[in-house]
Amino acid sequence: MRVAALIFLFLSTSIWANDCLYQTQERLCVGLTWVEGPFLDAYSKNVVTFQNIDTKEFKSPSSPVKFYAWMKMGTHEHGSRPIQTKMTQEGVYENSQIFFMGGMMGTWEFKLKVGNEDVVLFNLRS
Ligand SMILES: [Cu+2]
Repeated sequence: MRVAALIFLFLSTSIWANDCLYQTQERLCVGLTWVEGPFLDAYSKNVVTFQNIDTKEFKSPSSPVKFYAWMKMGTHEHGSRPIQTKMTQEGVYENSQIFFMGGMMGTWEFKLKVGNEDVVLFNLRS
C-alpha cells in the first residue's frame, strides 16, 4: 500500500514536471499548448501559460513578455514574421500568426523573452 502511494506520488510529480517547460526566476511555471499546428508554411497558434509553481495560480510575469520565432542555420540566424500576442487573462497569452517557413536547412525555435531570460519553448525541424 505504501509502495503504491509512493509510485503514485512519483508519477504525478513527473507529469507535473513535464507540464512545466521552464521555470522563470519569479518561480512561474511556463506551459505551452498548440491550438493550431505547429505547421510549416501556414500560420500556427498556441497558448502559453504562467503559473505560480506553488499555488498553481495563473500569474503574468512582472516584466513584459515577448514571443518570437528564431532559426539558426549554420553561419547565420534569422527571425520570422511578427507574432500577434494577446493576453486573454492574467498569466495566459494567446499567440497567433506564428509562421515557420519550410524547406530551410535549420530548425525553428519558438522563443520567450521575459526580463533578462530568453528561452526556447519549442523546436520544429523545417
Ligand atoms: Cu532559415
